[in-house]
Amino acid sequence: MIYPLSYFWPVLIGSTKYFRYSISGTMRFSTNFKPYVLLLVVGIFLLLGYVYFSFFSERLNRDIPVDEDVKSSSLSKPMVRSRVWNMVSPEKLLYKQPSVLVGRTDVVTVTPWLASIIWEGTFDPVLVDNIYKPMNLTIATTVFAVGKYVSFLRDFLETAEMHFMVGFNVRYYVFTDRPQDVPSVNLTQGRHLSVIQVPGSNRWQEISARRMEIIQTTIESQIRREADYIFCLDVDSKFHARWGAESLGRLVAVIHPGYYAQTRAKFPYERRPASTAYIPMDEGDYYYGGAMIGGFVEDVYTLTTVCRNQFAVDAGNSIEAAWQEESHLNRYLLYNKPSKVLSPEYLWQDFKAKTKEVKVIRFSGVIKNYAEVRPNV
Ligand code: UD2
Repeated sequence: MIYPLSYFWPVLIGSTKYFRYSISGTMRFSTNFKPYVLLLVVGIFLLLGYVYFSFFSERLNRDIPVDEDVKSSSLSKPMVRSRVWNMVSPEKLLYKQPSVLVGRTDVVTVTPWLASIIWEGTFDPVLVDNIYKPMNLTIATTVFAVGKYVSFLRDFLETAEMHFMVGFNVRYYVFTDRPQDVPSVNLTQGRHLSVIQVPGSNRWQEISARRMEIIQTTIESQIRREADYIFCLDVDSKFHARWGAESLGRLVAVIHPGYYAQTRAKFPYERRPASTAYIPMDEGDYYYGGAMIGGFVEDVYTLTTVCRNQFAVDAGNSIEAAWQEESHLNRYLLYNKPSKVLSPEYLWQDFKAKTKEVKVIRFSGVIKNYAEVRPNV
């Protein structure tokens, strides 16, 4: 029960009266009552503090909805670099006037929860760069090159140097079981590469899925101190055009190029209720590609922790989701909506012919001979 402050006023007023008596020298009166009065006043303040604290903490818990997946993972976000970023545009910068009437009409550029979907023609690269570059951001970029996939690294890194976050501080984290085979690539100023040794495996499914766990632990051990944003990318890919600060956001996902024109019933989500990656047939927004996740370091940390835990629960029940971590990622993003969505321009596949709505292919998976590069087929 919560009592208004006024309920206690008579008592408070009474207690000040006792004090007044004691100050004015009514010795007998104050000697008898002062300890009790003090105890009473302290007691009232403690009670008030308790009542108000429990009231407000209850309010706070009610106001911030916590997703069940996140709650059950009992996470605390890691301490990350502090950030105070405002969208400051330099004075006298000349760029095309934005219109509220004219723009892309052939594609949808906003999700139903009002996150932007980034397509060529929806942003001004000059303006975006002028806003983000003065922030002096560092972008972590993780890439796994385990087993024979190390052969994809050179093209990945060389094309990234040409097109990926050009003009920003970039820290590549290359995870491999073959550090001696990591090619030496010339990095431009502000860009840095670390090689982190990870175990190999004789199952590609395990290599692909274990990425979540390794990214999570590396964020904990070093990335949280070294970067502001993080992108986690597939290595068997090349950059072909600008991938810049327009892609930055709290939680960033990419629409898979194979399914953007499909109905949700055709998405290859995990459909078995026994898996923690399960998505019912009548749910789903988009099918997101597992080849890219990104965002604030702490948001990607939460995502990787949840997916890793769900993966472990499945393993304990002897079930592996249809598309390993991609299935867990899709389940996570269905209930934890991304704040920015990248169009398939940011994740194409070389074997796919360009479609008319994709004006620019920025990043694309190379054609590979699975039997040749994977440890198992
Ligand atoms: C899809 C996804 C991929 C992942 C996988 C599900 C896209 C375009 N690709 O690609 O992200 O979700 O399905 O398992 O969305 N790797 C190694 N060594 C190996 C095997 C894999 O380093 O022996 C790493 C490497 O970084 C590779 C990534 O894991 O890029 C994904 O493996 P993949 O490219 O073989 O998976 P794929 O093409 O089926």
